[in-house]
Parts: sequence; C-alpha cells; structure tokens
Amino acid sequence: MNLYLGLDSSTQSLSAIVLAVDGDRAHVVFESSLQFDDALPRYGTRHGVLPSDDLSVAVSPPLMWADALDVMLGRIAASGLDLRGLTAIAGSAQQHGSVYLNAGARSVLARMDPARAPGEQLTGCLSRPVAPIWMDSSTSVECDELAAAVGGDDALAARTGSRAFERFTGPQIRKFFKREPDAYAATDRIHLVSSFLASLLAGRHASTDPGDGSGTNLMDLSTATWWPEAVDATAPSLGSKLPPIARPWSLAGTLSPYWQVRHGLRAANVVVWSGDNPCSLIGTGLVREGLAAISLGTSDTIFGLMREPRIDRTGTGHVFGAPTGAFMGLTCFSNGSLARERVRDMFALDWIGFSRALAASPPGNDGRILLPWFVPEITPAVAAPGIHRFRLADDDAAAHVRGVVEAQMLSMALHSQWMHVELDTLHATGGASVNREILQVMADVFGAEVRQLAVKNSACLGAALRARHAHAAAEGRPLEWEAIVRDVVVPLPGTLRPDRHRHAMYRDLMRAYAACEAEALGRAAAPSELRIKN
Ligand code: XUL
Repeated sequence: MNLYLGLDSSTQSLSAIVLAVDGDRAHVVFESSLQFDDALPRYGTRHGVLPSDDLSVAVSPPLMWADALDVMLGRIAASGLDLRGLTAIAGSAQQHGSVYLNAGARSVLARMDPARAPGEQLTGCLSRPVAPIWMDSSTSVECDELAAAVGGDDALAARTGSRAFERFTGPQIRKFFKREPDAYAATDRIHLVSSFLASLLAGRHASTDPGDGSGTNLMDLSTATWWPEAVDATAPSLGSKLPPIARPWSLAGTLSPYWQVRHGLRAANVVVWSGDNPCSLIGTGLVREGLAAISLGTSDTIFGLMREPRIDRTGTGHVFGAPTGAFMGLTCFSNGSLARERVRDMFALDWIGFSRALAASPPGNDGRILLPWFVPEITPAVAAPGIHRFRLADDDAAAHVRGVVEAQMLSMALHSQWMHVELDTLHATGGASVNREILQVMADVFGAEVRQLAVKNSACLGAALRARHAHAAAEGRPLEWEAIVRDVVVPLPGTLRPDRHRHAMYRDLMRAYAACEAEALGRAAAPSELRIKN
C-alpha cells in the first residue's frame, strides 16, 4: 500500500492528510490539524499573524511554519500508520507570502542537526525575520510603481494574470528593497511560503510552481517563467534571488536525512509545493473546464479550471497556473459569511430563522435589491463600505435575507463572466454550503447543478492528490486527473438542480443588479424602475 502525504500551511494552521492507495482504490487514512497560536505560543501570533499597530501590515514568523512542520511530522510518525509505504509528500501553502534567506541557508538546509528543532537552526539564515503574508495591504505605492513600469495594470494583467495587488509578492519585495536595502542586498533567495517549506523538507532550495508563481505579479503566464520586465522593475538583481519555476508535478528531491533521522521517516519523494487555491482546485475535483467551486466562507470565492488563460479586464479576478498544467480563474468577495451574519443579526434571527425567511420569500425578491457591502469589498472594488437598498424597506426581514443571498450569487455570476467558462456544475464548500436554501438560489442564478462537497480542507486534500499524481508521473505511468479525484472527492447525495424559469428570471435580474451596482459605485444611474431607493 502506498501512502501519500499532503500538507497545508495556511494562515492560522498546519494540516496534514494521508491518502492510502491500494490497487486502484484511494482513501484518507489520517487527518490532523494544529493551530499555530496554540501549538507554538512562543512565536506570539494571533490567528497566525504577528500583532501590528499598523492595520495595513500583516507579517508572520517563518520559523513558526518550520517548527509546525516538525510538530506535524512528529504526529504522523507517532500515528501508528505503516510509514514504510510513505511514497510522496506534496504541500499547499497560503499564497503570496515571502520568506527571505541569506546565502548561509544553502548549507544549513543540507546539514541540519536531527537532535534539534528546525526553527532554532534556521534563525541565522533569515535576512528578514518576518514574512509578509496575503493579508498585508501596505504596498499601494509599490503596486502603482510596478504597474507604471510595465505599461499599466492592463499590461501587467495580460502578462501575469492579475493587475498589481498589494498582497502579491512582487510589490511586497519592492517595499522591502526600498525600506531595507541592506537586508535586501543580503538576501540570496526569496521563497514563497510554499517553496520555503518544500526546501525545508528536501534539505535544499526547491523550485516553486506556476500556481504559486502566478501569485507574485512577476510570472509570465503563457511561458510559466519569470517575466524579466516585471522582475527588473521590482528590485535590483531580483532574477537571481527568485526560485526557478518548475512544472507542478516536478520533484524537489527526497525527504532529507534530517527528517529521516528525526522522525524515522523514509526518503519519500518531495513534490514541489503550490498555493492553497491551486491545490483546492484539485481537492474540490475541478479537473475539467465547466466545473467550478464556490466556497462560502468568511469571504466567498468562486474558482474553476480554464484551458486558456483568459484575463479579467475589470481588474478584480485572478488567473493562476493550475496543478494540471492548465489555468484557473479565481474571484474573491469579502462580504461572504460576514454579510450573511450581519443580516441575520439585524433581524435577531438564528440560522434556522434565516433559512425559513429565505424559503418564505419569492425568488427574485419582487425586484428588491440589496447591495450588502458591510465591509470594504474586493469585487467590485468598494473602499468605503455601506449597504445600498433598492425598493427595499428597512424593516422587511425576509426581503433582506433573500436580498443578501441573491446579491451574493448574482454578484458571483456577474463577476465570473470574464472566465468565459460555460458552467454546468458547481461544487459548494465552506460553512454556509450546508444551507440547501442558499444552494438552490445558487443553482437557479447560475443555471447549473450544485453539489455539496463535504471536504473540510480541500487544499490539504488537493496536496495529497498532487503527491499521488507526481509520483505516478515520476514512475513513468502518468494517471488521469479524473481517476485521481474520483474515489476521494465525492459530493454528498442530493444534487440541487436549476429551475429553467427561475434561471431566466435571474438572468434579467442580473442586469438590474448590475445597474444598481453601477449606481452605487457612482458610475451610472440605475434605471427608473429601480429608482425607489431607500
Ligand atoms: C488568494 C489569497 C488567499 C490566500 C489565502 O489570492 O490571497 O486565498 O491564498 O491563503
């Protein structure tokens, strides 16, 4: 029996999933998670991030991620699994974060002392003690500078898949170079969180993959190589400090002697790591175009596989490399669960009451529209939060409940049109995906079947599946992705089907919704029939 280990280093936690493959059958035999704050309190993080007075700054200690890996591999070693079958390890990590290492790292990585934890041994290898992460929004100036240097945001998006974003690695590196030029000069290698952890496992500098490379604003999507124009515009000599970009199923090496001795593990293959979104693509079974996943979490996200790298001209969506070698589109909405909760609380409901109100109100809400921007919105870009009501009375609880859910679904459908993917099936994940009334609205708005996925950590599962895929490819007997996800990514029974009439009604409503959005954004007045605005 072969075992494949997937790891996921997210903002707040590290998770592991072990997949056992016996003949053609695959199933999960081990799952574990640790919260950084609880497992490693000495690093002083809150929700995985170091406290900061400046709310636009978000950094984490990279050595905490290294020590978490040690704790987790220790747990796996003590799990009772027959680890002689451990064949390959792949990983997923929060995207965009960067780790800055000096020239000493090369020899330290190769010769770590198995008697000691990794964090203390790597302290001297950091040219920057902290790693900026995806929650950092302090680089607007650097975004403008990078975009201007390459001919504007449209040119940057056309080449790299995204306009300049504050959290992306390129603008973050530029800020570091400008603020701390000496520390920047002492940096020999800038890893992504993913390639840093892969390097630690392999005991040598690992490559990154196109999935995470495309989260930097620096990678040419069409060739999956660093784009010299953007790299040179970011910081001097950056080209020599970035890791190479390897195909997503490449091997970074084998588990280094450090881990073999420290935890009694065998020299399993270490596959290059990727970002959590590309890994989630696999962990939610999105291995063909036409399938998309909607994750209903703190924020809502829609993502799906694309055969071609079509770009969002409106500047909110992203195109990343996919683990299959194709591409993925992703659009993020910040007013997700948070907005649903705010509406629930405005009318003192619980979730049962929320569902009842949704079921009791008419699809289409009699043309009443709510724009639920309780916090600054990513898509469309709304810096000053506020809710907007069109034909909607302040005290109508049911219409607000339906209003928030319909607005979220209409907005997701509207703002994912740029992917030009004919969606036939949606996989719903995240906390709110247990609510079937919400899923029915999703099916009707998108005109697609909706299947609920019970996968708790799709990025981690995706990493384990990537380990299996890469191992098969390395052995010269490549497996189809469909076969890899088949046994493991199984939707719950009870597919929700779209109603043809309601879908047609929502297509019209989407035009009205878009007009309301345009008015709220100060771009154009909403049509007169929606003018009764409170
Ligand atoms: C995607 C993004 C987040 C992080 C979270 O662009 O910033 O999804 O990857 O871990």
